[in-house]
Amino acid sequence: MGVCLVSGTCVIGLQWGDEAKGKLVDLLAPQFDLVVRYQGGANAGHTVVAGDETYKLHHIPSGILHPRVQNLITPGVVLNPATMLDEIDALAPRGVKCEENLLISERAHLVMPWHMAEDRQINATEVRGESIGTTNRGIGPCYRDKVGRTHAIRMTDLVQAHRDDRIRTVALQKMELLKNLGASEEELQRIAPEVVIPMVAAWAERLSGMIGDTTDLLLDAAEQNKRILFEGAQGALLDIDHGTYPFVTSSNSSGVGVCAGAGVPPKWIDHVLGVCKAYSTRVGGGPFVTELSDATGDRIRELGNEYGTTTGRPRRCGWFDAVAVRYTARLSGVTRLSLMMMDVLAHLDELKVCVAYELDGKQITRFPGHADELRRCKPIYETISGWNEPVDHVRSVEEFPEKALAYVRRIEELVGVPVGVLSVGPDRAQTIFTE
Ligand code: 2SA
Ligand code: MG
Repeated sequence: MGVCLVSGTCVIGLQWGDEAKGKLVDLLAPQFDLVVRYQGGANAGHTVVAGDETYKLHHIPSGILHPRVQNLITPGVVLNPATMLDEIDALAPRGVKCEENLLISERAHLVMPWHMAEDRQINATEVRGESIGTTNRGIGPCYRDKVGRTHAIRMTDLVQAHRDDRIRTVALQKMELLKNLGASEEELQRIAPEVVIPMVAAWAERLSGMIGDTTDLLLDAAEQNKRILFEGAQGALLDIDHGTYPFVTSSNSSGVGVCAGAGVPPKWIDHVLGVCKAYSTRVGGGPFVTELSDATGDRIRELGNEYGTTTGRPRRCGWFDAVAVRYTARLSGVTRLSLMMMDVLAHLDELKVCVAYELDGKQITRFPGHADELRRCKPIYETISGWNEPVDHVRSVEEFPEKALAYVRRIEELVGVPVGVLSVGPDRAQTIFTE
């Protein structure tokens, strides 16, 4: 595991999320002093399998199972306190005491009940002929309010004397806004001040001991050469600035988002582990050049159990897209690839990898910036023979079938980054470090 023993390491998804970043973060966490969640919110779904126990985390950093590791939620995150408390309460009977090793930034923004109502409105709207298909967790509306500044509520507001007045003002404005957008009476009652003010007071009571200045703590830690692991949520193709806009999430989910979201200067980032599946999946709307709307796509979904951790939605499945991953690996400054779900491909006779796109009669290897252009792209595939034997028992590079290694080498070549980690199943033991 030598590759990861450097002070500032990031784990970044290079596709559309669900690349099994949570599994890697949990595995690497014991080598680090801090694990940092720095963007996104309860839209994330990170699954961690520890022995017989499976943990599904949305908000809490995947380092939480290691009591020695300090877990931080930094200013770039949008936090839903209700989800957070549910998660804390579900972990407690399993012996995980979040109160002891979790700190939430006072600068982080709160996802409020009205954001969920606004998100439903977003999903009811078609953009470029399609719904974005958000997770309905209020993420976009919360980031919109953060950037807009007039209606935002931050963690620090929970512990301020003016708290109830602030909530009342914003709740009344939001009721007006949502009424104009056609929200039902029931929906409006759910965001009324008399409902939300006591709810927020209860959140404050339970969370106030966990709110603090993560920025100061993180800068101190970096200056003391502590080992910090930054945990990305979603994937780089969902990045608000660099992804398949507008079919993206509302934060910088590629490697370029680490510094802004966490509050650290770039000089503290030494190593970026880019995580991708050995094939592709996407959940929600938007272009997906290598999508398989056929029996092979269905087979991958069943073999890989490709259903959303947060919403249970079936994920769209397709072949590995080297054009897209080369783009996101370069953008994120990836130093090693982590190739996941190799066990799923073990059951297919023939594999395809997209090596270029055909756009309006021209062959390109650049990733287009416009969703409509991307929609017009046709995949140019290279066919690679499958290895057709199970690999879930494999524990070292030497044990892989030669054809599986040939597939890995081709991906390294096309993406331009060496593979440092291979995964053959959800368990911690099913992870092979190549150096
Ligand atoms: P949002 O809710 O505003 O962030 O949705 C915008 C787009 O981002 C996609 N998105 C995701 N894609 C994959 N996985 C995500 N997390 C969950 C998981 C998803 C789930 O880990 O399984 O359970 O459905 C995630 N979060 C956001 C989303 O599909 C939209 O395309
Ligand atoms: Mg996920």
